[in-house]
Amino acid sequence: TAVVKEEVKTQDSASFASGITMSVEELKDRIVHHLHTSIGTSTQKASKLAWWQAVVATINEFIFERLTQTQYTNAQKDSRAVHYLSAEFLMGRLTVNNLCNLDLYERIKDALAALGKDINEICDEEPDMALGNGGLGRLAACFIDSLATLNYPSVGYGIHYENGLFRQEIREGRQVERPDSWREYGCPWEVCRPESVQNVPIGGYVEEQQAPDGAMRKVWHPAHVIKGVPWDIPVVGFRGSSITVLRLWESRATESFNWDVFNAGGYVDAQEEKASAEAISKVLYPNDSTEAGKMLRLTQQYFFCACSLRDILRRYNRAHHHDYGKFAAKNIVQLNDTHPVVAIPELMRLLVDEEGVSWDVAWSIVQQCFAYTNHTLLPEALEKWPVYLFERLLPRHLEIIYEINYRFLNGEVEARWPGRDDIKAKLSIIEEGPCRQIRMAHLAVITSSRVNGVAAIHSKLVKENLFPEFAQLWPNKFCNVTNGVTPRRWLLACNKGLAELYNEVSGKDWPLKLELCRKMADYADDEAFQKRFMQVKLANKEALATKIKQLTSIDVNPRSMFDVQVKRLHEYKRQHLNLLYILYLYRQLLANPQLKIVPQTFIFGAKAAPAYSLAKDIIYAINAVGERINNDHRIANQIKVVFLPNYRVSLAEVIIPAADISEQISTAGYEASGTSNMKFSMNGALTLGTMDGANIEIVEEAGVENNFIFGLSVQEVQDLKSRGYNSWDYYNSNPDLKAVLDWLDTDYFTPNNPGALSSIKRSLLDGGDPFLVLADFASYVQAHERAQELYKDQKAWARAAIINSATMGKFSSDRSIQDYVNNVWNIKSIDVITGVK
Ligand code: RUG
Repeated sequence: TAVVKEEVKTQDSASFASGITMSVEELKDRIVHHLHTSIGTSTQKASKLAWWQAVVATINEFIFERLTQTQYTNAQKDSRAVHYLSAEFLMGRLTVNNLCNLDLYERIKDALAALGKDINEICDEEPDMALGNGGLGRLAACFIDSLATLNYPSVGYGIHYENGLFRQEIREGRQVERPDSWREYGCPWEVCRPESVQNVPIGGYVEEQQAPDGAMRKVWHPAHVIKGVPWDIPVVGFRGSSITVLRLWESRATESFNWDVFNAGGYVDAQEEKASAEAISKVLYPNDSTEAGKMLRLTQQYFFCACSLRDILRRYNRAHHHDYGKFAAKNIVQLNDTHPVVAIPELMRLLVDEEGVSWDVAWSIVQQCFAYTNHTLLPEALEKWPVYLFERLLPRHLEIIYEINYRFLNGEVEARWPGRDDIKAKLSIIEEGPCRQIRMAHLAVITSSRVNGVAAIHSKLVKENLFPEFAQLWPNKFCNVTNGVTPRRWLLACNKGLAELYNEVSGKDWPLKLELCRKMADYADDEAFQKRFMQVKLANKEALATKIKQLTSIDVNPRSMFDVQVKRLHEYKRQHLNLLYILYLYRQLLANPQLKIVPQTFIFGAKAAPAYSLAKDIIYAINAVGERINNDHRIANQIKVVFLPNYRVSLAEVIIPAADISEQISTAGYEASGTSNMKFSMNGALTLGTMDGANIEIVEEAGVENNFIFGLSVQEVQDLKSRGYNSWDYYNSNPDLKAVLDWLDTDYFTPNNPGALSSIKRSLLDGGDPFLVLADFASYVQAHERAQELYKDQKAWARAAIINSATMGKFSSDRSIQDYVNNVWNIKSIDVITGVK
């Protein structure tokens, strides 16, 4: 049968959308060829890892050819390019995604089958590239996919962390962090580019010197020079037409420095120097939404920004020979959060100090080149750096920041609010106090041509609550770009059953034009179609049940309602609200043995920042409660609680297609956007959530009646807080709530260890419940009751699920990128094959 299939496909080759016409037989030969010549093994001896490497080498044949074409065409066109600077790119695995985008998945699957190999097993060998914490890093990865797909000249710049986000193990219910060495055995996707190495100065002091023309110049004498080695990861657009490069910088010691020390007899010192240079790109900081003011982190940020800007200047100067007149017309730099904001004074420094551009011209260039995306309103996540750190690490940058600040406060601010020192203090880049700090967000807003939030409500709050005076000064600077996710990874590649339904209903272009999916809503009332849709869901749930069994030994019923909350653990995301509901339900079942409810499986996945002890306690509580419930025969398996360890992109690809309910339950006003909410809805889950972030826009598209919305709105949260919120009132007036909170103080879930879960209760009562968990509890219970009611009517459920999936066109990251292009970047797409714009 393999041969017959192969013949059919060969005949059909002209229709391959990616233009790659190789037959299954030819691909099979290429894989074996690479197994022999690239990996150095044979079909008899090869491990699964070797087979995977051979598959990647095969795919790379096509990718590198297209990469060269893309780079050549873009250089010829020399049109404006976007440089996406991000400290995080959470790429996950690339094989299946690249195969789908190149339209090679089925053929490679058949080629491997003909070689006696299962594609799933082979692709499972790939380690995740976990170079990000969560939403922010994954967004960057989706954006790179869309940039490539839409043929925009672009480069992603980031850090080549040796260790990605820690691997999470669960031991006796508690999180244990293990290192993630994702490239222990090499990463076959990346290419080192020694010809583009950069040297980055750091530390030292600044002197004023007289130049030969008599003018005074600032000269920075750095203490060290770090080498930045670029690793390129080609990112394949859908149908493979163009390739965007993700360039990640690895830090190394410069040879010259080592040799000096070494020659002076300091072998050990030389090794130390090497170790401290390499430490810069050694680990990703494992904090999501909160930052630690650490020297190493600032060094990381500066290191990758400095390397990236030098790379951009080098490319520009190849064509424009140090004439900076067109620099802004050719380059835009998008700052993904405050992490890369130090790029602003670095570009000023490079232009003024090293290229001899005047301050005014340089400032005008810099203002046109940068744009800033804000991803959070949480005050602890708006980065501030102590002035003394800058003095030590970046003394010249500090001077430049002072100069920018001086001109801003005495220029625009003084003109608008004469004599108002209070407003100057509020808007200043420098926060005065016992430890003077640099407000990176202010530097970003003052400089950037555009500032955007990531969902409509969030952008409104950025403008009105976070930066109101800046918005008064420059009302047109602020805009919104609602986040999006790539439908290639989050539907086509991860949910092949649903993708097939879309192919039938909407034709094969939907991964490029997600709005085509809306056609499926026409079938929402068609019972035969509903059945097929629910069969796809059931198959995905069965696959997840198998995974759950494999990872946790817990048996779950695929016909139970799968209620899923997967995201970083944070109090504002309120995993503990979910836990309180589970306790409430369990209590109902114990109190009333006849009670028959819709069987439910609660599935969690979450990593906690290693120093965030309450978050870790919540993980422990979920596991402890799960252990008790899952083994309690009195409730006859009506509820199960699963905590899946080591939540990451590749696990999300199995979990999301299998969800019935998507838990998006942040306190209104705290989740800037969320992106898993979009992935879940696309895959036919119903949202049980608050009116926060992009949830608002999701229900605008899918209909509030097809989801379960609960809780206080942003305005109500603000009002309640300003009235004075007292969580004890809710505890004292709701006996069910009181009972579940008190339960946490007993040893019911932690035998012989009463109080092991008390920290959660304490944070909600004595701690003041900053995220209003108790205020939203009753309404959350009701939302769950509505969900159960609807689930009992499988046809009605199927209808709502179909409508959710069909109406997510807006949330393709292609739309987000197009919004950036129209409102922020002003770049043009380039047809790589023909070179026609
Ligand atoms: O918390 C936000 C999410 O709401 C958002 O969807 C995502 C992408 O925009 O960014 C997350 N985020 C914010 N991650 N880190 C921060 C603050 O540094």
